[in-house]
Amino acid sequence: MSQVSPFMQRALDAAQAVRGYTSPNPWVGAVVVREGEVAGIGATSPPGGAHAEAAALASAGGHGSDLYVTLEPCVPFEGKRTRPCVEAILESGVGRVVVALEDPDPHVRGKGIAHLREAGVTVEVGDGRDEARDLLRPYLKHRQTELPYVIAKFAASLDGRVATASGDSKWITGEPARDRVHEQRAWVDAILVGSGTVLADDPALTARPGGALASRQPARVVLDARGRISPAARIFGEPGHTIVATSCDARPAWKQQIASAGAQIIECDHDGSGINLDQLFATLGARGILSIWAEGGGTVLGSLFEGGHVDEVWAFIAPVIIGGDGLPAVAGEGARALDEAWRLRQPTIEVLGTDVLVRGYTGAWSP
Ligand code: AOF
Ligand code: ZN
Repeated sequence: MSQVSPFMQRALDAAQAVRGYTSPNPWVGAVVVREGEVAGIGATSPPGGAHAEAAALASAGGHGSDLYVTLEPCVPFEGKRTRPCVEAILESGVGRVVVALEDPDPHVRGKGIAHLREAGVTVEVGDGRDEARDLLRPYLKHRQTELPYVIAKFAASLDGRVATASGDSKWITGEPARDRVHEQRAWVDAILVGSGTVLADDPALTARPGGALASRQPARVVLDARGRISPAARIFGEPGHTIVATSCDARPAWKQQIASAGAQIIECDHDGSGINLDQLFATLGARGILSIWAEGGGTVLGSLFEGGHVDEVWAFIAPVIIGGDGLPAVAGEGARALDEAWRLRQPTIEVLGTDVLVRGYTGAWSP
């Protein structure tokens, strides 16, 4: 990790507090410092609202101040919804700007820093770079590849099963682990599951951190190539959008019923037994979906791993053994040799009650 000054840490904390809520814009934090004291803090508002720098300067003014910001300030470009931050900064009289990370958005990409320097403002880059990068992984991947950032989640027994052979899965992990899942659901843009999960569990797939329905709900994306789920499934009645990804294998009458239930349909090509995921993710990325929290089941996670789509893994492991024909967390062909297996990069381990959470990064993309 990079060096982080205490002021940049405050800016990172402000950004973390609005993570996901600004999507498809990045979640950014800014701190105005005058005479060594914090004079104002701002974070990005939801799309169309104030950027972090503008919010921090509005509360503090800028004259004779330093501004700490977790992402390069933006510049004018066509289609922009808010006033460029470089203008707000120059007008405010801030003399020094400390930036954690360059903005990879093709509209900005270095222009913000250059613009401020040309106007005589001192700009330092790199304080808290690694932390800002980690926090913005979904945004960075999306702006670099136009694809969403995919997090694969499963809750498994010690022997890697997510349900008994008869499909019983409630509950493998305990309350603290399940609450962590709801915290994650609350900031991502979409939750992804297969039709098998909807048929087996009829889940709500809403974000309920601390037991209360979150004010912002992620979209629910169901993969259903053959048109198996019922238009009466719970997901269609919950707050937030539901998207059903399907193919020409599903009956037109079923598609109509699903659309009447309020869902958006994305038609994809086939890929073996399922949906062409490259196509689906390109479509979701084009719709401004930055992050996907993939909850399974095993067939879906298998396809995601095998297609190279998974960027991050959250594996909750409970002290229980299911054995026998219990359903695997990740199905599909699997790795033939260990050097083909998906080994996590930078793995971390956390204890949650009597469960453990193993996290890490996979896939070809890294920031
Ligand atoms: C910043 N500070 O807090 C954020 C930035 O349509 P607009 O006006 O909201 O601009 C969106 C772009 O601004 C977005 O694609 C990204 O490049 C940048 N986001 N920039 O200076 C912020 N959220
Ligand atoms: Zn801006």
